[in-house]
Amino acid sequence: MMLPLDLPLPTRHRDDPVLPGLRQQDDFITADEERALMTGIDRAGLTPFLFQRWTGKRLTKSFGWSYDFQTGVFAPTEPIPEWVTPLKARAARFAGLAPDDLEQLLLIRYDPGAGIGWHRDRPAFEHVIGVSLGEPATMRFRRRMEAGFRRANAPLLPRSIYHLSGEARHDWEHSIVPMEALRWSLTFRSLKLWPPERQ
Ligand SMILES: O=C(O)CCC(=O)C(=O)O
Repeated sequence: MMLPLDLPLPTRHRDDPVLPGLRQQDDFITADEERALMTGIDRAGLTPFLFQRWTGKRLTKSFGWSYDFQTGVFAPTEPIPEWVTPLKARAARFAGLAPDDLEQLLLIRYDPGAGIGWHRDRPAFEHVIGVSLGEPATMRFRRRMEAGFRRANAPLLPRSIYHLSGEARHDWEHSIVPMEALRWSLTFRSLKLWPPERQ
């Protein structure tokens, strides 16, 4: 299944970045494309996120490369599916990268009550580019300072895209507040380390 994602890129950028290294654009995909992507994610065989003995409320599936939070092993996994190829190309263009740079894809479905806790992405990855579908969400950012945290919030509207690099990617943690309705996301990542090591 290929999605009709080869339309010209819309031009509405958010002028005022919430943080250095965070770029966002609304209306990156159309409502029809959003629906087709939601269906693709729902059919992709997502499973509950496992972290040691804890089972998260969100469902996930990795392609290209996966990091196993149970064993700490970072390893190749099944290739990024073809139905995501056009979106991957546009996401890469948004981030100023080549499509082949985006070697990892993580699909997430957040059912009501699911969010994601404070974290920085694994050091094996460099650029992080996310497309949001469904319920609007807030991505929270925090950075430890000598006295407490600096904090910032970025709205993630459905059909928007964000790119985390530089300071926002490496110096700030992020999290997503649990939502009351369904949200889906596709996050593409480039690899930082080669050959990838146990992270
Ligand atoms: O759902 C999203 O847009 C963010 C996911 C995220 O923070 C992550 O996978 O590390």
